[in-house]
Order: sequence, then structure tokens, then C-alpha cells
Amino acid sequence: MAIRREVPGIRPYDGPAGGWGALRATTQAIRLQMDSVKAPITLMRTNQPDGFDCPGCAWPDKEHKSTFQFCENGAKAVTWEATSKRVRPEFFESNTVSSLLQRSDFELEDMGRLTHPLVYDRATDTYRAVDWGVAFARIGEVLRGLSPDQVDFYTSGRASNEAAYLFQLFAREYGTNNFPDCSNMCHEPTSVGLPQSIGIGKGTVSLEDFDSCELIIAIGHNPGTNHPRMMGTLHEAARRNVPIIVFNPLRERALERFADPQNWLEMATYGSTRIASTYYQVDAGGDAAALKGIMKALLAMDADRGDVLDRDFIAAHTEGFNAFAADLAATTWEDIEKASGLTRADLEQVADLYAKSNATIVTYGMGVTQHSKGTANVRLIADLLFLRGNFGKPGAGICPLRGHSNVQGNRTVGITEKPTDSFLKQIEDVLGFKPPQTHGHDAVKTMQAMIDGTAKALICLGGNFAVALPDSEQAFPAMAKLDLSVHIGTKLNRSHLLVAKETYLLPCLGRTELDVQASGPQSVTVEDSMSMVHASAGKLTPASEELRSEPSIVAGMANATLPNSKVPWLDLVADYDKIRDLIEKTVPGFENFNARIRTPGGFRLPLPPTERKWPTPTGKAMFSVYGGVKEDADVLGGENVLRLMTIRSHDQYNTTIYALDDRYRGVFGRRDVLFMHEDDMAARGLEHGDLVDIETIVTGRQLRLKKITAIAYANIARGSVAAYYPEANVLVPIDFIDKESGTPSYKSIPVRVLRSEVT
Ligand SMILES: Nc1nc2c(c(=O)[nH]1)N[C@H]1C(S)=C(S)[C@@H](COP(=O)(O)OP(=O)(O)OC[C@H]3O[C@@H](n4cnc5c(=O)[nH]c(N)nc54)[C@H](O)[C@@H]3O)O[C@H]1N2
Ligand SMILES: Nc1nc2c(c(=O)[nH]1)N[C@H]1C(S)=C(S)[C@@H](COP(=O)(O)OP(=O)(O)OC[C@H]3O[C@@H](n4cnc5c(=O)[nH]c(N)nc54)[C@H](O)[C@@H]3O)O[C@H]1N2
Ligand SMILES: [Mo]
Repeated sequence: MAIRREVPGIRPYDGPAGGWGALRATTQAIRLQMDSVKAPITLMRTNQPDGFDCPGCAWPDKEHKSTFQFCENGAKAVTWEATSKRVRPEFFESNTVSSLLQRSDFELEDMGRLTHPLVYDRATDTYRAVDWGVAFARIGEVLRGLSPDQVDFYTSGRASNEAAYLFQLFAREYGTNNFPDCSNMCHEPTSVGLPQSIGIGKGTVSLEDFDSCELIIAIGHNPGTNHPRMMGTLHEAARRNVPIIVFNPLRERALERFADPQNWLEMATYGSTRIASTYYQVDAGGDAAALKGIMKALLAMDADRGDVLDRDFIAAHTEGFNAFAADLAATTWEDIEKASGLTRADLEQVADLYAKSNATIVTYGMGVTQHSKGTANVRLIADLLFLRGNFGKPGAGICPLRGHSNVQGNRTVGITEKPTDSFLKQIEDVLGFKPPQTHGHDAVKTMQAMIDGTAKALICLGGNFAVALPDSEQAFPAMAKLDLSVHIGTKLNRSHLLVAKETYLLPCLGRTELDVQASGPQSVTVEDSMSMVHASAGKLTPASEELRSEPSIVAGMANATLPNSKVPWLDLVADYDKIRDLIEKTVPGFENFNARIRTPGGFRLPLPPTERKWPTPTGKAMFSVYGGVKEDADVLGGENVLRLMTIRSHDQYNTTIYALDDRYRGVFGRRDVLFMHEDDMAARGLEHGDLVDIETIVTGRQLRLKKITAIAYANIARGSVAAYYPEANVLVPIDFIDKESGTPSYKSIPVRVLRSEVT
């Protein structure tokens, strides 16, 4: 083989994930962001009974009272928020918004915490400090002059239940159900698909289930980076010899080998544990075909042996089996192999292992949901579990890996553009105003309305709306068409700089910080991926005395916008127990809310499928019919087409870039790369390190990302390529979505890769 040329910053990573590298990276994060004396104490308070919930991911902790659970990326999330760097009003005097727009996403957030409320001043093109009261009054004035359907209320899933509940109350009393939220770009297919299948839009397993499961199937998620505390759970399962079958076009190191930093023996001996028992490099977008193949094989085995399906479960608890089975019969192995990139023998082997397991958990993430048939994909996973009765028994169930640490809680307390009639009725009965009934905008619809110019104002409870959404070429200028944008945030990001006619930046306390209101120190609540609700209380001195809490900022805006409001905004904020009382009265499952969050570990919201109760319209668990094997037959195809997945590096939290390495994938100090299979490169006459342009195959427009370095990556399936989010969002057309859920198909964009023109 020819000697491969050296490409700067690209070095294969041979070690296991975790281990000493993770400890080193944590020390580095502390050194760059925090006062190193305070840091260890801060980190020790993460996920402790009287401490704060980790703002990293939504993976649960054992009863939330375990000893400190080490996690490199949790430490990065905490130190990033608890940084000693500040962006004060003086900073803006010498930095115009146009000049700040030239900085990278990494540089913007790395400047530190925002300290004062700010208003954009067009004459000088700068932000300047503004009084809180003045800001609220003006926001209220603008909102009162608009029609509520022209205003959108965005939530990023880090907000607490209390803040999110007030936010939805504010928008609904104002008069709209326009609730774009980060979940619309993330697990909406779970929220839309699972209720059709099992009656609720949430996972059904608990951490204890992992102790007794006999098989784990992990599809389309990368826990070594995104849910690192889950690695402890997988590590334990692997050591119990539980087979872990992975489906992922990329071979992710943490799913192959992991050294648990909590395991002293493994650390001392530089040992590691094999995680995946088998790793299938399915094609991007090929999971539906793979799942159908496994189920087709299972049905064939059952026809042969008769003891494979859980016939009692299917008969007593499900509907739709015959139509489902008929569709599998009509799907050919040839189509399955072609669409999945896997062989019939591979899939039969999975079916065989699945048939042997008495308790199976399927875990899944964005590799399943961010596709144009994301919802249908999720339903296929439920179908697979139905076939062997893997709901409502120990060690079994479905486990969507949620994104933001409280995205699930936000949904539970009413952040949804499609509220149920019963929730609206409760609001009306308890609060005494009539909330709007018409369904509102989700994230993509909001952006479309902004592009069309029909949306006039955007109020953001956290997040980085324009950057997280697809189609940056249309999304960025659309922000400027608004009359008003308001961002409640902790650090500066690009969406804050894409100013509207009027823009306010309202800096808030982070989760790590002490929140004192009229009645004393407050705690908030969050819900993790396994429906456990528990309290979180910040302890650090706030980054600035001017900061206000999210609930207080939302209440301040609401109070100034709605002069005849039925909601006692300022009373609610004086004591968050009162907000929780309202949640208890309007949202099912929160009986005795204030008492129950005072017990360490909190409580679990009801999950009827765990008792084999199915709150679907038929009262049964419902099989689905996918139809065919392709996710978007009419869009894709043709010569030379590759499927682009947009993925997260190890050093990033969504649009927040902590640093420029992606250690486990062997990328250091850069993000401008395209991961490609060597044969796909050769077929295009490309070599490792060549500059390429990536072009989306879309009619009528040219979407291109130029001068990206193609790297020959042995660990990617042929036909699939990968680039980093958010940079690659210029390649995602705004209307390239899963029609059922509205979620952008961020993980299978049809692209062509061409050598860049030399200029
Ligand atoms: N440190 C850190 N933690 C995070 C986040 C973060 O950015 N950084 N983000 C948070 C959020 S909001 C979320 S939603 C989660 C995201 O957590 P994940 O769901 O793990 O998200 P991604 O990194 O986008 O990638 C998912 C994986 O899917 C694979 N994949 C892509 N396409 C396909 C496909 O078609 N089929 C299959 N089988 N696999 C595919 C990719 O190779 C990758 O390994 O993590 C949360 N936690
Ligand atoms: N191409 C592509 N695009 C994607 C994805 C993908 O995989 N590929 N993933 C999608 C997914 S899963 C998601 S969830 C979205 C994420 O979309 P968002 O949730 O909108 O984005 P984040 O990057 O998490 O938001 C970061 C900002 O939140 C603010 N912030 C941080 N902490 C706090 C806090 O405590 N309070 C408040 N008020 N603000 C705070 C800071 O100002 C920071 O700049 O992106 C989506 N976009
Ligand atoms: Mo997410």
C-alpha cells in the first residue's frame, strides 16, 4: 500500500475510550476555565442529593445519591458554565456586532459569562447595558403591538421545569401555541412515534433494568461522548457478559473498548473492557432495513421452531400484528441487504441472539431519529421489542437517549406546539384564562415563517436557534427580518449577534449557581431520560450580581406584557414551591410535588407501559407497518450519491464548542474535515488530505460547503460520510424533514463530494 501523506491534526487513536486520557482532559478543562481551587469542590457537587443536576446530559444517576460519578464531558459542561471569564458591557464598547460575527462559535462562547442585560444599539452597531425594568417594559410594548401568532417562543432543553412551565404559561396567556423547541430537532420522532406504539412518548426502562437485562441493542448513539455516565452502565453489563450489539456506520471507540475511570484496577493496569460484542456498520439511513431484516428472520425462525415469538404477549397486548407480518413477508432480503449494507447472515445472527434473550433493552439516539423516516424508525424498534414481550418486565424495554439534561421535563410541563385538550382545559380551570386551541409552530415551521417574513418576534429561553437549525444560508438572514428577538442566555453565541430590528440579551443564572429569591434560596426540578424528577440547587456565587434566574426573567417579561394577567407572576417567583403547586394542579403525575422532591432521588413519573398498560386509542400496544426499506426513495438515489451524517465531536456540546479535538476519532485542533471510506475516496480519485467541496443534491438551489479536508477513515461504512455539526448545517435544506415529526434529517443528507477548485 502506498504511504499515506501526513495530514495536520489527523492521527489515529489506538487506546480505549475513557481511562487516563479522560482524566487528563478533565484537568485541562478546569485549567482553561476555572479557578483550580474551587473546581474540585464544584465538581463534587454535581449530581449529589443537595447539589445541582449535571447540565451535561439526561442520563440518570443511581437514586441521585451515589458517590461522585466521574465524567469528562460533565466536567466540561460544569467548568464551561462556572468559568471565571466574563463579558462585561465595556467589552462591547470596543467590539461591534459585525466584528463579533467574524469570530468562531468557539471564540464567542469562550469569552465567558454575560454579566448585564443588554440592548442592541443600531447607531453604533454595539450592545450596551440596559436596565432590567426598561428591557421588560419595551419587550412588553412590542409584543402587545403584535398578533400572538406572529410570535414564537423557543425553548432549549436545559431550562428547569419551573422556568419552562412559566414560559408556556406566558405564551399561552399571551395567546399562542408557537413553541419551537430543541426537541423538534432531536427526539420529536420519539415523542410522536412512541405514543402511537405504546401510548407514551418516553422511554420505559430504569437504571435497575440494566442490572438484569440479558441483551442490549444500541442503535445510532455515541455514549462515550454524549452520555458518558452511560458508559459506566454499559461497562458493568459487558463485564456481566451481556451481549451488546451495536448498529452504527461509524465505529465509535467508546462502543468498542472503554476503561472506566471509576474502576481503579482497570486504571492501574491500563486495562479496558470490550463493550460491543458485535459491531454492525449499517449504512446511514439503513436502520429500518436492518430492523426489518432482524424481524423477518425472527418470524422465519418462529415458523420453524414455534417458540421464538411471545405469542401470549402479542395476543393479549397488541394490535396490528397481521398487517405488520404481511409487510415483512413482502419485503425481500435483496432489498434489505441493499438498503442496510448488512448481509442476511448478519441480521439472522442478531435475530438468533435476540431469540435467546429473555430480557432485551434497545437504546437509541440521533442516528435513528434525525432521518426523514425518523418516526417510522422509532416505531420499528418498538415492534422488535413487542415480538418477544420486552415491555413491562424486569431488564427489558425501550431506552431513547435524550438530549439536553431537561428536554424531557420541558415537554412534560407543557412546552409543546400540539397541546392536548385536557392540558388546555386544566390550564383554563386552574388559571382562569382560555389558552389558544390552535396548534402552533415547531422549530422548522418557525424558521420557515421567519424566512417568509410572517413571524415578527422570537423569544428564546436559552439555546442557539439559528445555528442549531438547518439551512444556515436562509436561517441566518431570517433572524434579521424580525422586529424583535430576545435571548435569555449565559454566554454569547451567533444567534445573539444575528440581530433583529430590536434585540435584547438577558443574562441568566446557570444551574450551578445559587438562586436566592424573596423567600430564600431556591431549588428547581428536572426530569432525566428515565422519567425521574428530582431537585437541583445551585451553590456557586453567581457570575455577576446583575444576573437573574430564568423563572424570574420569564415572569418579568410576562408581567410587563400582560397588564390584566390572571397569573400572579411576581408571587410565583418569590417562592418556586408556588410554581410547583401550579404544575401539580395542571400536569398529571405530580401529586405532592413539593413533598416528593424533598426526598433524595426524587420520584418517578408514571409510565403505564411498564405495567403493560397502553394509553393508546385502542388500549393496546400497536404494531406499525413501515412499507419498503428506504427512508426517502424519492429524494435519494442516482450516481455518485453519498449520505452525509452531521455529528458531534468529543469536545462540543451542541453548538457550544469547548475545544477543537475529537480525540477518539483521531482529529486534533480542527473541525473542517469530512470522514470518508477509503474506497469512496478512491472512486472519486481523491487522496487522504485532499480539499473537497460537499454539495447537497437538492433541486433549485446550490448548497455547498467548500474546502473541507477529506480524510480516509477506515471506521466508516462505505457510502456514508460524516462532518461536524453545526458547520455542516449549510448543507441541510430547511424542508428536508421527517414529515411525521418535523425533525430535520440531519443524519442522511444526499451529497456529492467534489475536489475543490484551486483558487
Ligand atoms: N458532550 C456532549 N453531550 C451531549 C451533547 C453534546 O453535543 N455533547 N448533546 C446532547 C444532545 S442535545 C443530544 S440529542 C444527545 C446526542 O447524542 P447522540 O444520539 O449520541 O448524537 P450524535 O453525536 O449526533 O450521533 C449519534 C451517533 O449516531 C451515528 N449515526 C449517524 N447516522 C446514523 C444512522 O443512520 N444509523 C445509525 N445506526 N447510526 C447513525 C453516528 O455515527 C453517531 O455515533 O447528546 C446530548 N449530550
Ligand atoms: N446538523 C445538525 N444540527 C443539529 C443537530 C445535529 O445532530 N446535526 N442536533 C440537534 C439537536 S439534537 C439539538 S438538541 C439542537 C440544540 O439546539 P440548542 O439547544 O438551541 O443549542 P445549544 O447549543 O445547546 O445552546 C447553547 C446556548 O445555550 C445557552 N445556555 C447555556 N446554558 C444555559 C442556561 O443554563 N440557561 C440559558 N437560558 N441558556 C443557556 C448559551 O448561551 C449557549 O450559547 O441542535 C440540533 N441541530
Ligand atoms: Mo438534542
